[in-house]
Amino acid sequence: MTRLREEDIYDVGANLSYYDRQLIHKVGTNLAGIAAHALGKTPGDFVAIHDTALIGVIPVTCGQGIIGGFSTTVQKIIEFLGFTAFVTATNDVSGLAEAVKKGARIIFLADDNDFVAINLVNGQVSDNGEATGRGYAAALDLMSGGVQGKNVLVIGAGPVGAGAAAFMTAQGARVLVHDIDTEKVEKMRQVLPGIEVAKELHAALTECKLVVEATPAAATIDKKYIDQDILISAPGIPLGIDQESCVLVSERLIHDVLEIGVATMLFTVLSE
Ligand code: 2YH
Repeated sequence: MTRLREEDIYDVGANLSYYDRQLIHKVGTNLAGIAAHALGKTPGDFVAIHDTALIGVIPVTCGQGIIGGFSTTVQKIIEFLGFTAFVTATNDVSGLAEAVKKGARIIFLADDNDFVAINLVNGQVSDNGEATGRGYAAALDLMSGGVQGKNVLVIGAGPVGAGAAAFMTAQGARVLVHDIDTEKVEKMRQVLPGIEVAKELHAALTECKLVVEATPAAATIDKKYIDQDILISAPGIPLGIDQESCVLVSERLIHDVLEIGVATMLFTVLSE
């Protein structure tokens, strides 16, 4: 699981409006639209609760400790979506108590293994991995004009890949999943029997022009597959294509470090 570095996130907050416009250009809707689509909803479904859902972000010191700017970046993404959020002045258990005392209805917190949003009122919990996969799959669905009946390749059978595969299967796509660890794909198939195991990545990339790259590895997609038809939704950090490919596919590439995942987590815990 990739741990974000301070330099990965330092400019996310300041660039949210720019990123939102890029998403509209590529996908046809913005961050809120993508996150809402991941839940089968529209951004309008969440507007009425903008003022009532106070959100607390709690820095967590255990393990490798606090990532400079992580909590404030999560706060800024939530505020960009129109909600009220604060970062607690204290950390860990004190931070949790502080968030509840200040009236938080939803909390966000992350350690080295998990990043979750919890709705303290309705008990909903959203995992960043699953939500990120679903959000990126929703973006690819919108960018492609709908995945129903189309071939989709999901590279990476971790929690992010599983979230993406589940969304794509529900949308009626033919979903192929590849992972260097084939046992992980077999395990995913027990939960999602509709998916197909793609043993050979190169054969799968020849067959599929809609790709979710959900691995923590760099350059998983060889440049020879980057043609004018390929659409890539890439939650994986680092990005799974090289810089040259990145330039070639930039108009048909979705990639960020936190934005789609956090937005989808928020809308997930706000959905009944
Ligand atoms: O980045 C991470 C983990 N790799 C989990 C990601 C799950 N997809 N955790 C963030 C740690 C944040 C830190 N504890 C803080 O600043 O509070």
